[in-house]
Amino acid sequence: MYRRSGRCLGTVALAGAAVLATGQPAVAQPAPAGESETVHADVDGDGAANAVTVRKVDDTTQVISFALPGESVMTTAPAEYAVLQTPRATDVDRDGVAEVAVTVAAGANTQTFQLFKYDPEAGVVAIRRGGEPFTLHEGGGATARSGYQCEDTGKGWMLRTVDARYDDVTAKFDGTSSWFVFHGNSTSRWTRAPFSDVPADDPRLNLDPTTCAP
Ligand SMILES: [Ca+2]
Ligand SMILES: [Ca+2]
Repeated sequence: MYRRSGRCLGTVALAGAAVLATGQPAVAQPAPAGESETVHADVDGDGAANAVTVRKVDDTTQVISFALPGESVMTTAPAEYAVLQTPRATDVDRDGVAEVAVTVAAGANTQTFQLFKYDPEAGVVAIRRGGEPFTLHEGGGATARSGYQCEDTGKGWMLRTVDARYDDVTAKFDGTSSWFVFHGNSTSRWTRAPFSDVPADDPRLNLDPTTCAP
């Protein structure tokens, strides 16, 4: 359902009563609770912050709305979690236009995010990798470690991720660091660097997501 995208005039989208340009309801029946979280980020690059709202509409679906001057645009995304998570304003490619990291799943220890951005042609779109929505992970608990940060690599600004597992035998972590570059509405991996036997406090395991803030 996350492929579906639409736009409507006015601010009714934020009330969950939006209608797509085709006339089809964007959200058939918003959940009675209509729980939502809003952050502000300049998603269209005009210098003014826009309200970005996620609203859980049923057990497995959320609507992501960007309030633009005179209209709202939206899409749907998975929502495999019990508690609505606040979206994170980011600028992963450092072009001055914000992307929004939205939690699409949350387990006991790990959150999974997708990145959403404004496309003037398509409205709100999920950044893709190889045709599928690009996902980021954060957390891991005692037996794994995942995270992300944004950094200037010297070859340009990139998103760095880590996914690692704890090895009971060595009492250290084995995993992979990856660096992603962004182009348009998609991303691709620039390079990766496997590692093994690193201690829990190794910088490769402890990335700082606040470095991706706009
Ligand atoms: Ca703006
Ligand atoms: Ca950006």
